[in-house]
Amino acid sequence: MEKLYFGSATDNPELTDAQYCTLLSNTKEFGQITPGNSMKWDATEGTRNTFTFAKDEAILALAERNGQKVRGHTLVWHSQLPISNGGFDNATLISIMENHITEVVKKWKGRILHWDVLNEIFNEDGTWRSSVFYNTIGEAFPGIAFRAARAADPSAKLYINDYNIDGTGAKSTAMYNLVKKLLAEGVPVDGIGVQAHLIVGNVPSTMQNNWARFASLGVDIAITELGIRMTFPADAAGLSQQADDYKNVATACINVPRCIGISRFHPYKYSWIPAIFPGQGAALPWDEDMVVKPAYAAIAGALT
Ligand code: 9MR
Repeated sequence: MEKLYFGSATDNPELTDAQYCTLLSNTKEFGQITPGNSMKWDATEGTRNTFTFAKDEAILALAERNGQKVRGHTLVWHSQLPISNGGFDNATLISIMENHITEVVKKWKGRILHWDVLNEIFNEDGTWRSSVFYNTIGEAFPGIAFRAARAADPSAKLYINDYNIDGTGAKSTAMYNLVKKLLAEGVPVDGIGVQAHLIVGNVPSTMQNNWARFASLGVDIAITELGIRMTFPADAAGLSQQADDYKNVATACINVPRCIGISRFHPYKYSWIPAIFPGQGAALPWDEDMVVKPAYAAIAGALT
């Protein structure tokens, strides 16, 4: 199957940085953009049933001007969620969730390649993550969410996205089993998003097999938030290992026909990593001055 893009996330505050925008807009580097925050619930429906779309419009406009595809991220997530405290009965929360999905997806109908309908719904051991959606609606919430998204934009491919489902393991198996069950019920799931927040020297050797296992369900695979972080300072050995690691990720995607594209997350200068994992970062093929690192040639070599 054809590969559709190598892409990047971005966020509105970064768009004032001209040097960065030039790189982001270079379609020889990036064929796709993911808004890192501006399509999330807190950005689009900060107050119940009041929708704001200016930030996402700015990113969509940039991508469309450049001729880049857009992944919509994300509709139903436990985080950045103003209604996370709950207090709703089942029917009320279903209608809040359906209304959110319908309004946001309808707004950008025809302009979004993929939607991450669900994000991060599993614990590491493969059990359901506690969230207002699971705790109130139970195991029915994924099917309801996918059906609402399909109805709002039949042309967008619909994804379930998570981290630590890169290689095999309990969480990957939970993803496999849920998607299998949803498909058997006729729920419109088109793809599994593998975030791929990886660590230098610790990239799972089972990635390719795991993605092939997902693909055997009849869905696409997208690598959605790729970064391979290391402990600062980034030394020559780390950079060389990182190049090998990136090559392995790109090769695994090439070798799995239904792996349709790779997106990386924000560049180091704007990365979320040092805030969450102090002392770590340097996760991308460009350094903070946007100079290519050894990983860049390794990825290019694997993809061509
Ligand atoms: O990149 C996003 C960062 O700017 C936000 O502060 C953070 C807050 O939750 O979310 C980041 O993106 C996350 C993504 O939406 C889902 N996967 C994990 C990413 C890193 O936390």
